[in-house]
Amino acid sequence: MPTPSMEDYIEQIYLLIENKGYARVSDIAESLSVHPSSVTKMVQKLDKDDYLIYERYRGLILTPKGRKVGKRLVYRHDLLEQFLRLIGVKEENIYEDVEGIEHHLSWDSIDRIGDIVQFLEEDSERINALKFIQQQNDKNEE
Ligand SMILES: [Mn+2]
Repeated sequence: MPTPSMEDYIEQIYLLIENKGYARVSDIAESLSVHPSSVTKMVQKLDKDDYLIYERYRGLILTPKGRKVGKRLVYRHDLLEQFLRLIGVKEENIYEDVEGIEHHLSWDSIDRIGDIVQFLEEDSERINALKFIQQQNDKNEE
């Protein structure tokens, strides 16, 4: 199992390759706000663990294992954003909150959150009922 830090790297590398077609050390450093030397170190570890293949002057590619994990991590991130948005979390809090929790939930919890997203999206009355409760709670706090 990758550590939270490894997960951050695999997730960002997967996104960079998906969006730009490639992931350079400098791109990864920028998207994670870390020093390029940290990226090189981690990329070597990810290579050793068979998530990617890194060649100093040719860049890196994800292995099938790295692609599979990357895809799952991006799905998890997107699902959690969708969930927080759906339950009414303010837009300005969503990204940071997801970054804070995504590595610390079991896949069991992720799947159950997937269920509740589906449950809420299937019938807009459910969202409306939730909004009604939120309005009542907001009133009580005033
Ligand atoms: Mn993330």
